[in-house]
Amino acid sequence: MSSRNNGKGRGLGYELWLGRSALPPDLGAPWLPFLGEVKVERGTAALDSASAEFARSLEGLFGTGPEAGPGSIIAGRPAFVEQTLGGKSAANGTLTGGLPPGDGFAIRLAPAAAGDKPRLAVVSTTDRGVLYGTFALLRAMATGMRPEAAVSEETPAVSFRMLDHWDNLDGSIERGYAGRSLWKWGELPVKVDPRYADYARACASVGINASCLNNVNAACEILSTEYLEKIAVIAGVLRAWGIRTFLSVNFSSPIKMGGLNTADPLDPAVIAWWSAKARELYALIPDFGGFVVKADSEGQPGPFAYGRTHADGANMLARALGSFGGIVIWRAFVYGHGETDRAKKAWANFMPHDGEFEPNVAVQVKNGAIDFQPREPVHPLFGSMEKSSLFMEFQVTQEYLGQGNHVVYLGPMWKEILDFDTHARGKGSTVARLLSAGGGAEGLDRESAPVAPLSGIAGVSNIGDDATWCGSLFHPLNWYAFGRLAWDPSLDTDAIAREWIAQTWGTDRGLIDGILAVVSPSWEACVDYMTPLCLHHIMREHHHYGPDPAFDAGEREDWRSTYYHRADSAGLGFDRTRTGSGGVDQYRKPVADLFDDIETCPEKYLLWFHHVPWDRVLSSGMTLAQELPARYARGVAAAERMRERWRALAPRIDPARHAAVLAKLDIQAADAKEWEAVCVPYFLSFAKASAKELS
Ligand code: GCW
Repeated sequence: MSSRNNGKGRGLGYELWLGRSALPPDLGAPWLPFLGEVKVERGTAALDSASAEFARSLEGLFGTGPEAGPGSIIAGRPAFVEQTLGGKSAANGTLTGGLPPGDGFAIRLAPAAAGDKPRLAVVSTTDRGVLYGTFALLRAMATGMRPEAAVSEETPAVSFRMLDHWDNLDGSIERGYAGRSLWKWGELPVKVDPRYADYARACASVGINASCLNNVNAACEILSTEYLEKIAVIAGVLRAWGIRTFLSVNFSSPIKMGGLNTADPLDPAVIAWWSAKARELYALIPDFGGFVVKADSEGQPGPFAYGRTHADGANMLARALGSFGGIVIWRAFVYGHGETDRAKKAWANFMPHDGEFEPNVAVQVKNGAIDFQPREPVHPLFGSMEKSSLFMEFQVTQEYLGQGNHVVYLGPMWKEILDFDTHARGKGSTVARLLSAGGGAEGLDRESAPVAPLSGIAGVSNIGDDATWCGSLFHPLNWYAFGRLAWDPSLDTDAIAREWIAQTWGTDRGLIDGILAVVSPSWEACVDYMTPLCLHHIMREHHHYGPDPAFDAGEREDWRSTYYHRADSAGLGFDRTRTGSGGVDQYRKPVADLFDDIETCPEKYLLWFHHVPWDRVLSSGMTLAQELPARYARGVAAAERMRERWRALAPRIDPARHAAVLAKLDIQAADAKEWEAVCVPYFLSFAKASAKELS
């Protein structure tokens, strides 16, 4: 029976995927020859963390089991590795030569020569790289790989791999479903919750290197000296794990905190206020990452009030931070009243300013043009903006996907977006390639620039202070997968899930296959039982949990379900074709043509781009009126199958953890049924009206 992650007194699930309980002897044996001595470079905070991580994890994985062999593991930067091996001999050179750039690392085996002791080296030119290599090696052990298979060279795909916390200063979390905020502002800076380090360690284990601590709907007080002193303490803890701290800031801070009568980005007093704030910040936190800004979006203040543009606003802040090495992450999540098509708004707002942003500004764009729906086609700004750095914003917290209750593995959803070919520079211009090249399409013209200086992928965190960290024992899978994909978007999502399962639940093959069969189909299941064929935003108002396709009131037209699905007797779906809103033309050709033509539009995006007649025959041979209920039924069946599969795993999983997950899967199956029960009759009433009109 799986005994990993039993909480060790901190509550079920607290250890996340880092429980590191004893490996079964057959999986541990191939590593023993290397465990005679473990030599890890020390002297920087990140190196000390790597060293501590080896000690802690090796003890967990191998305990006081059979005796270790004569060989060694060496981890450090090249000079340390060479020195430890006694000079740069030919053999040693193969361990330290030709290393990946930056925070990349290599895991290498010394060539076996007669009489040599086996040696494994983790080498990087940076201390953070050594830390990432350490985690990669320990992951290889913990997932039951053999040493030869752990040999690798890795370079992160983007420079900023970031979690955005939507945590408010009162401890609540916007769209958080896992308890209260991690950050205990009332206790800081005096009391330092050990959770901060545990959080940072988990982030570092999957390569996350940036964390924005507070909600993008930002309170001005975050920049008060009182708070900055608290933040400096958190930043110190995160730094030891290679993580830079960011803050969300309120554009009106100079008024609300500084007592000025304007926040106009071109006003000298405003510029001076932000510059002074930056100086204060960097005196306290020398490696401070920068600001995340939500401006002129959903009521947040911004440059528009002063007749200025997004570029004016972002650039003013960027200049304040630039000399200290900070960056500005300016969000593109904007829309407004009286829109004919909300999905077109961000593109319309930002495209005119392409090329106007300072080099230390990144425009952060959500994966889709509406808002973190169960499925959306990629945001049209990816591939369209040429001269600006673009960061991706994913949502790890499941605002629209069953929140803390539904088991939905988001890896496949992110992968669909990362693999999408924008054709910005011809075939093969995938979103993942764009992001690595700095986001703007011009980056693709540069010869092999693997990691542009300003390249990033952010995820809105699903982390809170509950025992499991994320609301259930399964929700941490999305934190894990987010980090792994941000590091390497080419990873296979089932392989990522397998890693997580092996480290969280146990290395037994049958167990891994069994749990994979629960999580692997979960996203498509969710799409089917909530928003099949790319229906979108038909959730209940404001809290976004559960179905409400009939919602047709409320203060904003673009918060109404009927605005999005457009059901009528003629058909279903939002017409974004050239004869509709024209949204398709925000994509490049041939993507725009592909989406525009109902014959070639991928069915998975059908109702996003087309108002489809009820009697149109789809690829299944069924009409839309038949297909829609079939999809809902398929989603319900899939949710029920997930639960059955989990039930069948009972003999292999400890009762407490099994029951905790089963309780979530019960809710999910019941919710799936509710979606079907509400949506099918609602939509079919329009199809019936259409049939009546025809007869
Ligand atoms: O997803 C929506 C949420 C808001 C959120 C906003 C945003 C932080 O419903 O809660 O606000 O998007 O991304 O700014």
